[in-house]
Amino acid sequence: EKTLSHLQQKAKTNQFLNKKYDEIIFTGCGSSYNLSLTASYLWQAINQERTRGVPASEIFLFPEGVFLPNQQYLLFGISRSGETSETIKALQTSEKENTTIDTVGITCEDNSTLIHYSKYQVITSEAHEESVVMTQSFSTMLLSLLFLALKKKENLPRALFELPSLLNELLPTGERIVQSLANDFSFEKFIFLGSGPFYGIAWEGSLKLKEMSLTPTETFHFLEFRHGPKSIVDEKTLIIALTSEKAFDLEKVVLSEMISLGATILNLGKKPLNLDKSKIVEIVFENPSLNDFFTPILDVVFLQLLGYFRACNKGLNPDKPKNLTKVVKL
Ligand code: F1P
Repeated sequence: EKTLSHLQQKAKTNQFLNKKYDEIIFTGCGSSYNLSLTASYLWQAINQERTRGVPASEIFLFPEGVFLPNQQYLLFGISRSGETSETIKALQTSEKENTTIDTVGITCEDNSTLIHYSKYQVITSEAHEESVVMTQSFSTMLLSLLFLALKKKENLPRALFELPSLLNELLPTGERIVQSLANDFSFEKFIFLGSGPFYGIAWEGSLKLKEMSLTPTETFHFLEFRHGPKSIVDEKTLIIALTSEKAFDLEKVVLSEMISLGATILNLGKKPLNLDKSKIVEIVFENPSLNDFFTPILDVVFLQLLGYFRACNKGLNPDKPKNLTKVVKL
Protein backbone atom coordinates (compact mmCIF):
# COMPACT_ATOMS: atom_id res chain seq x y z
CA GLU A 1 0.00 0.00 0.00
CA LYS A 2 2.79 2.43 0.92
CA THR A 3 4.44 2.05 -2.49
CA LEU A 4 1.19 2.49 -4.40
CA SER A 5 0.18 5.66 -2.51
CA HIS A 6 3.71 7.10 -2.88
CA LEU A 7 3.62 6.36 -6.63
CA GLN A 8 0.24 8.02 -7.02
CA GLN A 9 1.57 11.25 -5.54
CA LYS A 10 4.75 11.14 -7.65
CA ALA A 11 3.13 10.07 -10.91
CA LYS A 12 2.33 13.72 -11.70
CA THR A 13 6.06 14.54 -11.94
CA ASN A 14 6.97 11.65 -14.25
CA GLN A 15 6.87 13.62 -17.53
CA PHE A 16 8.36 10.65 -19.38
CA LEU A 17 4.88 9.12 -19.19
CA ASN A 18 3.53 11.85 -21.48
CA LYS A 19 6.21 11.63 -24.20
CA LYS A 20 6.29 9.39 -27.29
CA TYR A 21 9.35 7.20 -27.89
CA ASP A 22 10.40 4.90 -30.74
CA GLU A 23 11.41 2.22 -28.24
CA ILE A 24 11.41 1.77 -24.47
CA ILE A 25 14.32 -0.29 -23.11
CA PHE A 26 14.51 -1.83 -19.64
CA THR A 27 17.93 -2.79 -18.33
CA GLY A 28 19.62 -4.11 -15.19
CA CYS A 29 21.74 -7.00 -13.90
CA GLY A 30 20.88 -10.28 -12.16
CA SER A 31 17.46 -9.98 -10.52
CA SER A 32 17.17 -6.49 -11.98
CA TYR A 33 17.61 -7.95 -15.49
CA ASN A 34 14.86 -10.50 -14.73
CA LEU A 35 12.77 -7.51 -13.69
CA SER A 36 13.63 -5.81 -17.00
CA LEU A 37 12.35 -8.83 -18.95
CA THR A 38 9.06 -8.79 -17.03
CA ALA A 39 8.59 -5.02 -17.28
CA SER A 40 9.32 -5.09 -21.01
CA TYR A 41 6.50 -7.56 -21.67
CA LEU A 42 4.03 -5.78 -19.36
CA TRP A 43 4.73 -2.32 -20.80
CA GLN A 44 4.33 -3.43 -24.44
CA ALA A 45 1.22 -5.51 -23.74
CA ILE A 46 -0.42 -2.67 -21.78
CA ASN A 47 0.62 0.30 -23.94
CA GLN A 48 1.23 -1.21 -27.40
CA GLU A 49 4.64 0.51 -27.44
CA ARG A 50 7.80 -1.19 -28.68
CA THR A 51 9.88 -2.38 -25.71
CA ARG A 52 12.89 -4.57 -24.97
CA GLY A 53 14.62 -6.03 -21.89
CA VAL A 54 18.42 -5.99 -22.29
CA PRO A 55 21.21 -6.95 -19.86
CA ALA A 56 23.08 -3.77 -18.87
CA SER A 57 26.43 -5.22 -20.00
CA GLU A 58 25.08 -5.69 -23.55
CA ILE A 59 24.15 -2.01 -23.72
CA PHE A 60 27.59 -0.58 -23.04
CA LEU A 61 29.58 -3.41 -24.68
CA PHE A 62 27.52 -3.71 -27.88
CA PRO A 63 25.44 -0.49 -28.21
CA GLU A 64 25.27 -0.99 -31.98
CA GLY A 65 23.12 -4.04 -31.29
CA VAL A 66 20.70 -1.98 -29.18
CA PHE A 67 20.42 1.59 -30.57
CA LEU A 68 19.75 2.84 -34.10
CA PRO A 69 20.32 6.35 -35.54
CA ASN A 70 17.51 8.94 -35.62
CA GLN A 71 15.50 7.30 -32.82
CA GLN A 72 14.11 8.55 -29.50
CA TYR A 73 14.62 6.04 -26.68
CA LEU A 74 13.42 5.82 -23.10
CA LEU A 75 15.93 3.76 -21.10
CA PHE A 76 14.88 2.44 -17.66
CA GLY A 77 17.96 1.59 -15.54
CA ILE A 78 16.82 -0.77 -12.75
CA SER A 79 19.12 -1.28 -9.77
CA ARG A 80 18.19 -1.96 -6.14
CA SER A 81 21.52 -0.54 -4.91
CA GLY A 82 21.87 2.08 -7.62
CA GLU A 83 25.59 1.25 -7.60
CA THR A 84 25.97 -1.67 -10.05
CA SER A 85 28.72 -0.59 -12.46
CA GLU A 86 27.18 -2.15 -15.57
CA THR A 87 23.80 -0.47 -15.09
CA ILE A 88 25.40 2.92 -14.46
CA LYS A 89 27.59 2.52 -17.56
CA ALA A 90 24.51 1.56 -19.59
CA LEU A 91 22.82 4.84 -18.61
CA GLN A 92 25.89 6.75 -19.82
CA THR A 93 25.50 5.52 -23.40
CA SER A 94 26.36 8.50 -25.58
CA GLU A 95 23.64 10.04 -27.73
CA LYS A 96 24.87 10.26 -31.36
CA GLU A 97 23.62 10.09 -34.96
CA ASN A 98 20.57 12.19 -34.05
CA THR A 99 19.47 9.65 -31.43
CA THR A 100 18.22 10.77 -27.99
CA ILE A 101 18.08 8.59 -24.85
CA ASP A 102 15.93 9.75 -21.91
CA THR A 103 17.00 7.83 -18.79
CA VAL A 104 14.84 6.72 -15.84
CA GLY A 105 16.60 5.42 -12.72
CA ILE A 106 14.57 2.91 -10.67
CA THR A 107 16.22 2.15 -7.34
CA CYS A 108 15.64 1.60 -3.60
CA GLU A 109 18.51 3.93 -2.62
CA ASP A 110 17.84 7.64 -3.06
CA ASN A 111 21.46 8.83 -2.70
CA SER A 112 22.87 6.34 -5.17
CA THR A 113 25.12 6.94 -8.16
CA LEU A 114 22.37 5.75 -10.53
CA ILE A 115 20.29 8.79 -9.60
CA HIS A 116 22.99 11.17 -10.88
CA TYR A 117 22.85 9.54 -14.32
CA SER A 118 19.07 9.53 -14.62
CA LYS A 119 16.98 12.32 -16.08
CA TYR A 120 13.97 10.94 -14.20
CA GLN A 121 13.89 8.90 -10.97
CA VAL A 122 11.53 6.37 -9.35
CA ILE A 123 12.78 5.70 -5.83
CA THR A 124 11.22 2.93 -3.72
CA SER A 125 13.21 3.53 -0.53
CA GLU A 126 10.54 1.76 1.53
CA ALA A 127 11.88 -1.47 -0.02
CA HIS A 128 15.46 -0.96 1.25
CA GLU A 129 16.87 -4.35 2.31
CA GLU A 130 20.15 -5.50 3.86
CA SER A 131 20.12 -9.00 2.32
CA VAL A 132 22.51 -9.76 -0.54
CA VAL A 133 19.51 -11.43 -2.20
CA MET A 134 16.80 -9.25 -3.73
CA THR A 135 13.30 -10.10 -2.52
CA GLN A 136 11.02 -7.24 -1.39
CA SER A 137 13.07 -4.85 -3.54
CA PHE A 138 12.27 -6.96 -6.62
CA SER A 139 8.57 -7.20 -5.77
CA THR A 140 8.31 -3.48 -4.98
CA MET A 141 10.12 -2.33 -8.14
CA LEU A 142 7.97 -4.75 -10.19
CA LEU A 143 4.82 -3.27 -8.64
CA SER A 144 6.17 0.23 -9.41
CA LEU A 145 6.85 -0.61 -13.06
CA LEU A 146 3.39 -2.18 -13.44
CA PHE A 147 1.88 0.94 -11.86
CA LEU A 148 3.77 3.21 -14.29
CA ALA A 149 2.72 1.11 -17.29
CA LEU A 150 -0.94 1.26 -16.21
CA LYS A 151 -0.61 4.97 -15.32
CA LYS A 152 0.67 5.66 -18.87
CA LYS A 153 -2.45 3.89 -20.14
CA GLU A 154 -4.44 6.06 -17.71
CA ASN A 155 -6.04 2.91 -16.40
CA LEU A 156 -5.34 2.04 -12.74
CA PRO A 157 -7.68 -0.91 -12.11
CA ARG A 158 -8.97 -1.75 -8.66
CA ALA A 159 -7.22 -5.13 -8.87
CA LEU A 160 -3.86 -3.36 -8.57
CA PHE A 161 -4.77 -1.90 -5.19
CA GLU A 162 -6.28 -5.22 -4.04
CA LEU A 163 -3.00 -7.10 -4.54
CA PRO A 164 -1.55 -6.51 -1.03
CA SER A 165 -4.67 -7.81 0.75
CA LEU A 166 -5.03 -10.71 -1.70
CA LEU A 167 -1.42 -11.70 -1.04
CA ASN A 168 -2.05 -11.59 2.71
CA GLU A 169 -4.99 -13.98 2.24
CA LEU A 170 -2.93 -16.41 0.14
CA LEU A 171 0.24 -16.39 2.24
CA PRO A 172 -0.66 -18.74 5.15
CA THR A 173 -1.67 -21.70 2.91
CA GLY A 174 0.84 -20.91 0.16
CA GLU A 175 3.71 -20.68 2.63
CA ARG A 176 2.88 -24.13 4.02
CA ILE A 177 2.77 -25.64 0.51
CA VAL A 178 6.08 -24.10 -0.50
CA GLN A 179 7.72 -25.12 2.78
CA SER A 180 6.66 -28.77 2.32
CA LEU A 181 8.29 -28.81 -1.12
CA ALA A 182 11.38 -27.07 0.21
CA ASN A 183 11.67 -29.89 2.77
CA ASP A 184 11.54 -32.62 0.12
CA PHE A 185 15.09 -33.63 -0.69
CA SER A 186 14.02 -36.36 -3.13
CA PHE A 187 14.05 -33.63 -5.82
CA GLU A 188 17.42 -33.14 -7.49
CA LYS A 189 16.42 -31.21 -10.66
CA PHE A 190 14.48 -27.93 -10.56
CA ILE A 191 13.02 -26.60 -13.80
CA PHE A 192 11.24 -23.24 -13.94
CA LEU A 193 8.76 -22.72 -16.79
CA GLY A 194 7.11 -19.42 -17.72
CA SER A 195 5.98 -17.59 -20.86
CA GLY A 196 4.97 -14.00 -21.70
CA PRO A 197 4.88 -11.97 -18.45
CA PHE A 198 5.95 -15.07 -16.52
CA TYR A 199 9.28 -15.70 -18.30
CA GLY A 200 11.19 -13.05 -16.35
CA ILE A 201 9.53 -14.26 -13.14
CA ALA A 202 10.53 -17.87 -13.92
CA TRP A 203 14.12 -16.64 -14.25
CA GLU A 204 13.82 -14.75 -10.95
CA GLY A 205 12.44 -17.77 -9.08
CA SER A 206 15.21 -19.89 -10.59
CA LEU A 207 17.83 -17.36 -9.46
CA LYS A 208 16.38 -17.16 -5.90
CA LEU A 209 16.52 -20.95 -5.41
CA LYS A 210 20.05 -21.01 -6.86
CA GLU A 211 21.37 -18.03 -4.87
CA MET A 212 19.81 -18.80 -1.48
CA SER A 213 20.01 -22.63 -1.37
CA LEU A 214 22.95 -23.23 -3.76
CA THR A 215 20.66 -25.45 -5.91
CA PRO A 216 21.33 -25.93 -9.66
CA THR A 217 18.24 -24.76 -11.60
CA GLU A 218 17.16 -24.27 -15.21
CA THR A 219 14.64 -21.92 -16.82
CA PHE A 220 12.70 -22.15 -20.09
CA HIS A 221 9.78 -20.71 -21.95
CA PHE A 222 6.99 -23.23 -21.44
CA LEU A 223 6.89 -24.89 -24.86
CA GLU A 224 10.61 -24.47 -25.48
CA PHE A 225 11.23 -27.05 -22.75
CA ARG A 226 9.84 -29.76 -25.05
CA HIS A 227 12.48 -29.10 -27.72
CA GLY A 228 15.29 -31.13 -26.15
CA PRO A 229 15.73 -30.12 -22.49
CA LYS A 230 12.85 -32.41 -21.40
CA SER A 231 15.27 -35.32 -21.97
CA ILE A 232 16.45 -34.95 -18.35
CA VAL A 233 12.96 -35.25 -16.76
CA ASP A 234 12.56 -38.12 -14.28
CA GLU A 235 11.09 -38.91 -10.84
CA LYS A 236 13.63 -36.59 -9.20
CA THR A 237 12.45 -33.57 -11.21
CA LEU A 238 10.34 -30.76 -9.76
CA ILE A 239 8.85 -28.47 -12.40
CA ILE A 240 7.83 -25.03 -11.08
CA ALA A 241 5.13 -24.00 -13.55
CA LEU A 242 4.01 -20.35 -13.68
CA THR A 243 0.81 -21.01 -15.61
CA SER A 244 -0.91 -18.17 -17.45
CA GLU A 245 -4.56 -17.44 -18.19
CA LYS A 246 -3.82 -16.84 -21.86
CA ALA A 247 -1.88 -20.03 -22.71
CA PHE A 248 -3.16 -22.33 -19.94
CA ASP A 249 -4.50 -25.09 -22.23
CA LEU A 250 -1.17 -25.60 -24.02
CA GLU A 251 0.82 -25.20 -20.79
CA LYS A 252 -1.36 -27.96 -19.32
CA VAL A 253 -0.47 -30.23 -22.27
CA VAL A 254 3.23 -29.71 -21.53
CA LEU A 255 2.77 -30.42 -17.82
CA SER A 256 0.70 -33.53 -18.49
CA GLU A 257 3.53 -34.88 -20.66
CA MET A 258 6.11 -34.05 -17.94
CA ILE A 259 4.02 -35.92 -15.34
CA SER A 260 4.03 -38.96 -17.67
CA LEU A 261 7.84 -38.70 -17.70
CA GLY A 262 7.88 -38.85 -13.88
CA ALA A 263 8.06 -35.16 -12.88
CA THR A 264 6.24 -33.54 -9.97
CA ILE A 265 4.62 -30.15 -10.69
CA LEU A 266 4.33 -27.05 -8.53
CA ASN A 267 1.61 -25.04 -10.29
CA LEU A 268 1.27 -21.33 -9.49
CA GLY A 269 -1.58 -19.62 -11.31
CA LYS A 270 -5.27 -18.83 -11.58
CA LYS A 271 -6.50 -22.30 -12.53
CA PRO A 272 -6.08 -25.83 -11.08
CA LEU A 273 -4.51 -28.35 -13.48
CA ASN A 274 -6.98 -31.21 -12.73
CA LEU A 275 -4.31 -33.78 -13.63
CA ASP A 276 -2.83 -36.67 -11.59
CA LYS A 277 -3.17 -35.22 -8.09
CA SER A 278 -0.39 -37.44 -6.71
CA LYS A 279 2.12 -35.53 -8.87
CA ILE A 280 0.80 -31.99 -8.42
CA VAL A 281 1.12 -29.31 -5.74
CA GLU A 282 -0.79 -26.10 -6.45
CA ILE A 283 -1.17 -22.55 -5.21
CA VAL A 284 -4.23 -21.35 -7.13
CA PHE A 285 -5.17 -17.67 -7.03
CA GLU A 286 -8.96 -18.00 -7.46
CA ASN A 287 -9.69 -14.29 -7.82
CA PRO A 288 -11.73 -13.06 -10.82
CA SER A 289 -10.07 -9.62 -10.86
CA LEU A 290 -6.60 -11.13 -11.37
CA ASN A 291 -5.17 -11.42 -14.90
CA ASP A 292 -1.75 -12.16 -16.42
CA PHE A 293 -0.61 -8.61 -15.65
CA PHE A 294 -1.11 -9.05 -11.89
CA THR A 295 -0.42 -12.75 -11.23
CA PRO A 296 3.38 -12.37 -11.70
CA ILE A 297 3.50 -10.15 -8.61
CA LEU A 298 1.93 -12.93 -6.51
CA ASP A 299 4.01 -15.71 -8.14
CA VAL A 300 7.36 -14.17 -7.28
CA VAL A 301 6.62 -14.00 -3.54
CA PHE A 302 6.09 -17.77 -3.35
CA LEU A 303 9.20 -18.38 -5.44
CA GLN A 304 11.23 -16.22 -3.05
CA LEU A 305 9.83 -18.32 -0.16
CA LEU A 306 10.81 -21.56 -1.93
CA GLY A 307 14.42 -20.43 -2.06
CA TYR A 308 14.29 -19.13 1.49
CA PHE A 309 12.86 -22.32 3.06
CA ARG A 310 15.19 -24.63 1.11
CA ALA A 311 18.19 -22.58 2.24
CA CYS A 312 17.04 -22.75 5.87
CA ASN A 313 16.43 -26.52 5.55
CA LYS A 314 20.01 -26.90 4.28
CA GLY A 315 21.35 -24.91 7.23
CA LEU A 316 22.39 -22.03 4.96
CA ASN A 317 21.98 -18.29 5.53
CA PRO A 318 19.55 -17.19 2.78
CA ASP A 319 20.67 -13.58 3.13
CA LYS A 320 24.39 -14.20 2.65
CA PRO A 321 24.90 -16.78 -0.13
CA LYS A 322 28.36 -18.21 -0.82
CA ASN A 323 30.39 -16.24 -3.40
CA LEU A 324 27.91 -13.32 -3.60
CA THR A 325 28.11 -9.64 -2.66
CA LYS A 326 25.23 -7.18 -2.39
CA VAL A 327 26.67 -4.97 -5.13
CA VAL A 328 28.70 -6.16 -8.13
CA LYS A 329 31.25 -3.64 -9.44
CA LEU A 330 33.60 -3.68 -12.40
C1 F1P B 1 21.92 -6.58 -9.01
C2 F1P B 1 22.53 -7.88 -8.41
C3 F1P B 1 21.42 -8.75 -7.85
C4 F1P B 1 22.02 -10.02 -7.25
C5 F1P B 1 23.03 -9.69 -6.18
C6 F1P B 1 24.08 -8.75 -6.74
O1 F1P B 1 21.86 -5.62 -8.03
O2 F1P B 1 23.18 -8.54 -9.44
O3 F1P B 1 20.54 -9.09 -8.88
O4 F1P B 1 20.96 -10.78 -6.68
O5 F1P B 1 22.36 -9.07 -5.11
O6 F1P B 1 23.46 -7.58 -7.37
P1 F1P B 1 21.23 -4.18 -8.28
O7 F1P B 1 21.87 -3.57 -9.50
O8 F1P B 1 19.77 -4.40 -8.50
O9 F1P B 1 21.57 -3.44 -7.02
